Amino acid sequence: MTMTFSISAEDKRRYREDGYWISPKLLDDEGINRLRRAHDRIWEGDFDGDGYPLDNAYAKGGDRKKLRQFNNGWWINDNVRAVVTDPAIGKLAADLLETDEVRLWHDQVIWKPGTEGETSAVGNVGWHQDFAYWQCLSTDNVVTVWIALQDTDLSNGGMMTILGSHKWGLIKDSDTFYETNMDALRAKYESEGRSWVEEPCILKAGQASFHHGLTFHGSGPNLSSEPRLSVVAHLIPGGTAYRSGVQYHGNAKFLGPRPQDGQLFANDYFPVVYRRNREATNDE
Ligand SMILES: O=C(O)CCC(=O)C(=O)O
Repeated sequence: MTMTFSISAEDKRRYREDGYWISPKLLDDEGINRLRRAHDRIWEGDFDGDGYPLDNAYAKGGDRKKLRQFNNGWWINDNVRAVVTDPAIGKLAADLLETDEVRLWHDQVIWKPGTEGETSAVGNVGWHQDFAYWQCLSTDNVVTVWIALQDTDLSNGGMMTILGSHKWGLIKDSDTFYETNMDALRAKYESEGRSWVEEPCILKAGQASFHHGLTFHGSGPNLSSEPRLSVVAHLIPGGTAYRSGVQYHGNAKFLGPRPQDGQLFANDYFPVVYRRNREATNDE
């Protein structure tokens, strides 16, 4: 079950200033366990529904020593679907984005191996900006919700954000999720007088971090003996449209075979997660 909370003016201010916000615990223990079981089932190739994963990059079982990541778990697992389309989470995002509607752009299911104390870069997620992958969107006012399925800090490879880095704008070639040399990436992005302040996202199981699409983030090794599990929802405001001619993204094909510049990402592939009912409530 997802617990409901509201965003305060101070939360909004922090998100605007820092480029990220840490939520209270959104999932109860039963909800966390459901998603942990969902991970097990997904990696065993046990899917809900009659379909297939988004792409074949998903490998059944996977390598237990490497980062496992794939997009659109909601297509093949009901519990992932429930959480990444949860209106309570959507409302928090809508408030942070200052919009009346939020849709799912895509999700991620991420499993980071534990190295049992060995310092190894295999599970690292390189410093990057999410929007560097999403330049076909008409706005960078987008948010990523990273939901922890265990207590998470730097000892088990928790995420870090770079304070205020969303104010730098889009930095060239910052689509570096899969690069594992954190120091080399830092050297690349820190230049030109940008102040590089690493903020660990310390989360209890069931808490989430919400980061802006331009906020630099990444994560280091999981030194524990247990894998680090998370489910991630990438959310966009209603009215987000296709911006052609800038960058390829696989989601453009879900607009049809001949997508048009300005066409809205507003069909079943991009479900509404939250829509504000302005008449029924004094919701703001
Ligand atoms: O799981 C991580 O460490 C990073 C995930 C990420 O880059 C994201 O959620 O946008």
